[in-house]
Amino acid sequence: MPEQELTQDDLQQMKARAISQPLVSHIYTADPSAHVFNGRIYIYPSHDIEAGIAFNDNGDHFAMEDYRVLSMDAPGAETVDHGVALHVNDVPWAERQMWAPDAAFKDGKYYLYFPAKKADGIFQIGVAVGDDPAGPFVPEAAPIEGSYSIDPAVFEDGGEHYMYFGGIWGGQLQKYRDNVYGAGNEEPADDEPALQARVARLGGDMKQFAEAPRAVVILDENGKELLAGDHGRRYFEGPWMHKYQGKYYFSYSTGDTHYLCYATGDSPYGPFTYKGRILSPVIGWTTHHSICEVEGRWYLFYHDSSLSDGVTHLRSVKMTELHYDANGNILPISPYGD
Ligand code: FUB
Repeated sequence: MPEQELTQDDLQQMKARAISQPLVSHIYTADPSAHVFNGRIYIYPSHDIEAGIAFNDNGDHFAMEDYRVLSMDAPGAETVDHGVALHVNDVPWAERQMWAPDAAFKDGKYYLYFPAKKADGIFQIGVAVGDDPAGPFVPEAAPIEGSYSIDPAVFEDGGEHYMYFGGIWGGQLQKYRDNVYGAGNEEPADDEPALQARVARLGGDMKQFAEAPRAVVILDENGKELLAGDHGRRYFEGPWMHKYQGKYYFSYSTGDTHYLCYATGDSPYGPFTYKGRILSPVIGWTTHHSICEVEGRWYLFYHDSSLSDGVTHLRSVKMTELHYDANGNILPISPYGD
């Protein structure tokens, strides 16, 4: 994940045109997963730090160590930082790189889901449990059995919870076929079907998969799977699911082409048909989001590296309203108003 090449001039002009500002500026935050719990907006972001690690395509410079929960009464209201909710030192199985988290609620308990690397350098996904949406959260002793890769996003539908996850390159998804790790596995050739995100229904205790993860298939307008070479549309990382007017909207980042895109379907498992772009590229290499309804209006939570003047691993969480047309298409957003 190399630095984005922008001149200082480009950067300052983009910052001046930005459609929204960082929700907090005393720390760097990224990968926002937003939910309304008890009538308040809670945001579960990564907490970016400068760890002095050189940039590489594995994303080793994203060396985050803890999670802090943000919240606000309403869009536009002051954002509260609730402090450290979970630290890597308190997670028995995790060694480093606390990447994009998400949270869910069930039966009076809040569950924080997070990816981290174990000592062997392999990512898995863990869960920590708390009594308050702002934490603190107590981690389980081991990662979720059968979990792998990064970027968990948990979606509730009809009383069931589904976890979407997976990211290629640094997120290691390309190493898995049929849920099995193979050190020699790499991305498919350009004319082969693209790698897909994964989805698994969670068990009743919210701490395990109730089934083996399945592939989240994205089809093109002709009903054919998106191809690995279709970098402008294929899945890369950062999955999210929301439901709008009875349809399931699966949204994600295209990674090296830096778009947030979406596809729709009739079931949380898909298949999904590619629909279009949600957000054009932001300042910084990564783009990552969530979509959340707040009192009948919809909001896109995203990040960029504007506050750090383009440092890719020092990002800031932002939000802006999201709109649909009469046919349920999401109206694309330009983060810098161009
Ligand atoms: O924050 C680290 C990684 O960058 C996330 O897991 C990806 O989605 C990307 O935003």
